[in-house]
Amino acid sequence: MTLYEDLKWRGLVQDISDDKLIDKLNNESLTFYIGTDPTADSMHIGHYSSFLISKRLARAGHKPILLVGGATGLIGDPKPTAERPMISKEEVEHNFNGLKKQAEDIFGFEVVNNYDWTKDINIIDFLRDYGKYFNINYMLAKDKVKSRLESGITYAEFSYMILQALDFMHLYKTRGVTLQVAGSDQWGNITSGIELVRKKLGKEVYGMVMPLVTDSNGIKFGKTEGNALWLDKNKTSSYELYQYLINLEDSMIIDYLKKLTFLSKEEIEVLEKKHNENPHLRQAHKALAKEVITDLHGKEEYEKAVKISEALFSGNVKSLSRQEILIGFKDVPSFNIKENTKLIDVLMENNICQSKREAREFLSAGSISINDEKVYDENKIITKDVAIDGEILVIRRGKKKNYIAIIK
Ligand code: 485
Repeated sequence: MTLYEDLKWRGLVQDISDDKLIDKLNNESLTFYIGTDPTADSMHIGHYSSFLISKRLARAGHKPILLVGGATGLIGDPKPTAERPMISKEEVEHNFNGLKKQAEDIFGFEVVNNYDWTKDINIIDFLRDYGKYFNINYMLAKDKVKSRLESGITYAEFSYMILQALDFMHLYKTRGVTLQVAGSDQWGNITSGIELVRKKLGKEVYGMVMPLVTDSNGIKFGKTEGNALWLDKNKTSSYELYQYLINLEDSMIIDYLKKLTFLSKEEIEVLEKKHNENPHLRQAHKALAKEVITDLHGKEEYEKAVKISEALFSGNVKSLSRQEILIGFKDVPSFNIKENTKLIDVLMENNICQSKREAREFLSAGSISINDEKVYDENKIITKDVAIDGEILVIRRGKKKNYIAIIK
């Protein structure tokens, strides 16, 4: 397969600006860029799915440049629905530093900042050198602006596309960048840049956009209950990521393998077959989790995520360390207890049971466990030697209720 055929097969090409790009992708070595704005101090898994294109093209011999928008982040790319709240310059700078480091660590390519070439442009030059090339009618017709005409859009956000176009031209002139890639929502901004370079320099540059990765309901990949999955492992642990990936909808799994991993067509076809034969074994899901987590955080983090998942699933928390337990039970209620407290008091005081009678019933029915060992004795005293690393107790009531007690 050629590079372009591979990208097509993976479903990564939604649009290209000109068919000439196909030949260039397959036979030349292009310098290209992809950008993101510092609206948060970490990228999320949606960004990962787009930024992966940098590795794919690099492997095929093209040269990537990653852009973090220190300037554009101060303005805000119009969202289809509403104006973005303005973020302070300090926050943009803080976010910029986070994203730059992340982009370098995860993707390993050079990162540039558009603040460097826009900060000294004065307003008169801006209007003469760039504003003059943008017809208002053309700008109004762009999807993102069009969708805001009813609800309103400020002059600042309206001007955003000029800034991104200016970046493309700057990178063309200074670095020989001839291709910009992004998610499909960036089509208007990319074509503005192509037009600017054509009108001002009489040169041809190209754009390629990929579909945004979503589930079968059109919900963006990586959104869980309104939260994003972050690429910073201190914000979203590898274990959480593993759980998310392992539980992805079956109908989408092959699509995700194509879009989020470097596994070959042959390898993915084998996984597809295994998945269709034995969906409950989740072999395709496991392969996806392995590829994504290893690429993002490395082999050790992946192994830790599997270890925690298996220990929790098979009821063997004792095989975990204190730190692993706290990762695995991040969202579980936790409280401190004193050594030598009676278990029944712990159950009562922390609302695990509502009354002594209820506590006794649970205990005698074998529904209470400490570190995955059933406890029947209502007079049991909690001591450090039953705790993990002398400190942590996982108390389970029945199959669903879990608590973390920390002996202080
Ligand atoms: O010269 C550029 C300046 C800024 C940008 C790109 C080039 C950022 C761009 N306008 C943007 O807003 N990107 C989004 C972001 O930063 O979150 C997302 C896109 C998505 C995909 C991803 O960045 O919505 O499609 O391109 C990497």
